[in-house]
Parts: sequence; C-alpha cells; structure tokens
Amino acid sequence: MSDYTPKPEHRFTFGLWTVGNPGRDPFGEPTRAVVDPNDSVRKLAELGAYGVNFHDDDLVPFGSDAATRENIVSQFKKTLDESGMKVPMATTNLFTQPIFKDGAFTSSDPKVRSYAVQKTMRAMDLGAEFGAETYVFWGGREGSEVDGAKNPLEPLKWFREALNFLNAYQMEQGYGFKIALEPKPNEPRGDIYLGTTGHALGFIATLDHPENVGVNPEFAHDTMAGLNFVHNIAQAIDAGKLFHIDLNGQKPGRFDQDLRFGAEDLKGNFYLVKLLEDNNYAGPKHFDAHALRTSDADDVWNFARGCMRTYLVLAEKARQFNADSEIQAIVSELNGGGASAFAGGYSKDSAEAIKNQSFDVGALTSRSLPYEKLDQLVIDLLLGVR
Ligand code: GCO
Ligand code: MN
Ligand code: MN
Repeated sequence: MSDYTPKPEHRFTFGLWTVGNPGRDPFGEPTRAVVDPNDSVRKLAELGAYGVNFHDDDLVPFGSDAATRENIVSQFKKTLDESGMKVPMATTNLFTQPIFKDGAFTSSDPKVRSYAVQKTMRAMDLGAEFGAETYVFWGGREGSEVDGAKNPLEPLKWFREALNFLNAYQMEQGYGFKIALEPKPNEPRGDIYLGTTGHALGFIATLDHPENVGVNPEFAHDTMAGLNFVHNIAQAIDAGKLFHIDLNGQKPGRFDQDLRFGAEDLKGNFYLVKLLEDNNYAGPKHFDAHALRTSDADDVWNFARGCMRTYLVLAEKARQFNADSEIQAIVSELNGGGASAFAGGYSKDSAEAIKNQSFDVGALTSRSLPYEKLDQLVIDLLLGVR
C-alpha cells in the first residue's frame, strides 16, 4: 500500500476562502465560526500543503486603514515563515462589495471600472509582497441578466482595456506575475462573459501581451456547463496556457457546488489527474472547494485531507494504468498506426499521392475497437479489484 501523505513537493494549495468558508449559502447563515487566516496556514502546513492563496479582502478586511493592513501583513508573513508555507497565487475580490453589483471591469459605469482597476493594483501590490507568482482574474460579476442594457461588444472591450492596463502595471512594477483568467459560465450572474476555458483562450490572443496571460480552469465551472474538463485542460496545455488549476467536485447541471476534490465523477477526475501527471504539470494544484455546510470546524480538516489524499490515490492509479500490460497492449494496438499521409505537411506531391491512394474502406470500417473492454479495465482499476 502506498503512502498517500501529502508533502509540500506535491504543491497542494488551498485558498484562505476555502478552508475558511463558514458555510453561508444564499438561503442560510453561516454554520461555522470565522477562521483566523494564521490558524488556517498553521493547520494546512501540518497537513502537508505547500501554500495558501488569497483575495485581497480575505487577508486584509475591506476598508482597513494602513496601520491595520501593516499589522495583518507582518503577522501573516511571520506565520508563513514559521510554517514554511508559500503564497503562490493572489487575486482580487471584485464581487462581494455592492459597488460591483453590475460588474467590475465590465460595469457600464467608467468610475466603477476605474475603482476596480485601483482595487486590483493594490491587491497586486499585496500579492507581490508575499511573493505570489500567479495572479488570478475570476470575473464573478462580469456578466449580465439583461442583454438590452449594454452592447454585448462593449464588456469585451472594457475587460480587455482593464487587463491590458493591469498587466502593464505589474510588468512596470517588476512583479513578474503570470496572469490566469478563470472562466465560469454563470453564478452569481445569470450569464458570465467568457464563460469557458475555450472562450478565455480565444480572448487571450486579443490582448497586448498574450505571452504572460493564461488560464485557471476550474473543474466545477466547466462541469456546470456540461463540458468535458479533461478536454479543456488538454487544450490549455496544448496552447501552453495552463498556468494554474482549481480542483474540486461538481455534479453537472447544478449551482457551483465546490465539493471536495474527487467527491463526484471519479473517472473524470482520474483522467484529469493522469493528464496533469503525464504532462508533468508543475504549477500549484489548488483546491478551490469547501467543506459541506453540515461540517463542523474539525470536519473541515477531514475535507482538506480528503482533497489531497484523493489526488495522490488517483496519481497512483494513473501510474498503474501506465504500467498495466493488458491496458497498455490495448492502447498500443489502438494507436499503433503511425502518422497519417498528411502529417508531414502540405506539398503538391503529397496532395497528389493522397488523392491517388487507395483505401480498403471495408477493412478500416470493421476494425475492432474494444473500448468496452478498456473502460471496464479502468473501472476495475479504480475500484481496486485489479
Ligand atoms: C467561484 C470561484 C472563486 C475563484 C476565486 C479566485 O466560483 O467562487 O471559483 O472561488 O476561484 O475567487 O479568483
Ligand atoms: Mn467554483
Ligand atoms: Mn475557482
């Protein structure tokens, strides 16, 4: 039996807002006490995490004066030093305060947009103070319910202006952030702009400096939209844009559940972990999830342990998949055909040759594809009977 003990080298991270989630939902008050971020850091270090991430307001409450900010920052730095924990990612809360009721960077009000940029520059300063390498943009309020209220082309333009400005700011400051856009299809807005990983990848190409902008896809978000997260992550890796990842659990067709990683869709999560491991994804593995509202303070740590444990178990299953001779024989047989006649690129000669090639359509059609067999082997592997 393997050792599934999380260690800092696994680069598991949690948001302060995840383990600190007090269990509030749109219908009910919190079920748990507010947690001091310093306590969260100490406990996560004890459990083997690598670091914590935060929104500006998770660490320094909104509206704090300069002296309060300084006290909080120096205490938090001390706690991080003592526990050996890192802050690999920082982000801005552009959704809680009522001023952002109609969006931040995509508000129709230019003053709100400027305020959002001011808040983000200050949050970037805070993240840089803690050595954050990645800066996430989740546009929770960047969306609409009433599309008659603004020309749908404008929010894209405003979002682009803000990102270009803020990226230029952080470059000039020498912060060296990798910027990661986090898409979500809806919630809290009826519809959120740039709703999926694919939308974000397309948008990035329109920015002034696309080279340091990538994505932070979240399992729950793409699953809410009914999409295949593994395919989306593959596309992000293919584009060289997988800068960060939010791991959690989610049933399709529901509100954003942010469940413990692996709580739903074990097979999908197995292929996800396999994809990340096979491609040596080196970024943080961030659990953007929270314990159930029914959990008490102790059960929150069972939740955190569970996220990391399931990842490590699935990583071991991925290694087993890669080493299983029966599985590998099927996979090789399925993929053993070599390159296509056009894989070497276009030439007049290759076009002519393919035009004249003769194909045994009958033989190609009747080729055996034992996907049922393969899938059941994977099921047996995951259920631990193989
Ligand atoms: C959500 C989002 C957020 C973001 C976080 C970082 O649906 O609530 O996933 O948790 O990840 O705000 O920007
Ligand atoms: Mn989420
Ligand atoms: Mn997220």
